[in-house]
Amino acid sequence: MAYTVSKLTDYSAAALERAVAKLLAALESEAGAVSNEADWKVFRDRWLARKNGVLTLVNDLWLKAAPKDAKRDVGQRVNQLKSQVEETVEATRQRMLGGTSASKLTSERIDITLPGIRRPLGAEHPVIKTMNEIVSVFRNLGYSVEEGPEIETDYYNFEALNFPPNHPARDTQDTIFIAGQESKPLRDRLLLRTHTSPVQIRTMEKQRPPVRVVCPGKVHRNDAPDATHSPIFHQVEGLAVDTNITFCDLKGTLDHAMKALFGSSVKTRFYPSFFPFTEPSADVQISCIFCGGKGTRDGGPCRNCKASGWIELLGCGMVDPNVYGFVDYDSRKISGFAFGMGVERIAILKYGVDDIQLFFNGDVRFLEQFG
Ligand code: 2NL
Repeated sequence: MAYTVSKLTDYSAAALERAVAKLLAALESEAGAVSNEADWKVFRDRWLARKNGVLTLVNDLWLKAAPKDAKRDVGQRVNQLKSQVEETVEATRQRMLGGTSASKLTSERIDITLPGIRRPLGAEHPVIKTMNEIVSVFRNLGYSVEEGPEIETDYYNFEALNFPPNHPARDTQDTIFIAGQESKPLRDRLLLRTHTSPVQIRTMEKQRPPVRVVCPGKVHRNDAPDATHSPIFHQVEGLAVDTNITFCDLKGTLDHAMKALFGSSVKTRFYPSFFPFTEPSADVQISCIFCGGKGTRDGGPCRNCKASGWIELLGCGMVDPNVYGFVDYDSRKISGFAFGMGVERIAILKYGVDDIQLFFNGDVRFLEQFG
């Protein structure tokens, strides 16, 4: 039964106290039941409304109706009561705002049965993954790793590498030059490096033999993109310079590296070639990893090696003595070999990818397969 204010018949102090206690008990219990703002407004109006509010009724039924000699005491008690009711109404409002109320809990509650939000795990990019793998093969042989600028001078990219002045690679057909440098001497003109060899030149400038270094990184060529070309690709070049380094060391090192990258059953073959910066030079071929070197597969010619049983993978050679001249090494006392490989080409073979553009399009469905 809801509390109602009833007339006082007995105005003794004890009777007044009992009536007050009943009212306060009702106030506390109704305040405790308030659980949202709408509840609170109803509660406030029930107790404080000028018309028919509990305090107004107390005023009318207790105070105004009191006999003259009791008025003073009743008046005091009713005033006290007024403050107590106002305080409780305000405290109830504060409780609403304070956030411990049931309504707040309802609006902010967490439904633990909803599916979670999964943060997708990134995957190492297949090109970077392959590049790191190549680098680690050589690190395990004691090579150090060097990096250098992607914007280079003609000197470091070409001249110090024994490119003749009119070599076609120096043409804008093949190399991306920074514009507006016609007034500079050729050797100072800036370009996007076409290989990471400049890093090896810089390494030899600051370090005397013995040198064993690999240089991974991004390189640029003025090529139109297609399934096998990209104007931006990656390279790992390597260099070993010491006393008595021979072509035999080169063969043994690269044979080991190819076995480490493609499996111990691959064979290597060195085929005469030409680079301005090595003499002699060779292309390295590995036995075809698709047909096992047989040249035939599934009863027909192997398409990956054009039925030859061999796949061309990288270039190498003994460092041309002219190169040592640029870095102040004495070519009568030392010798060395160098090699360079395209990372995308190796990744394409390792993972059976048929289009180099897949590495650069950023399609997550392709990339997440390498996680
Ligand atoms: C290829 C061939 C090659 C080198 C890179 C080199 C570096 C210096 C001196 C001599 Cl500092 N040579 N690098 C040598 C032979 C081949 O790269 O086909 N790369 C993708």
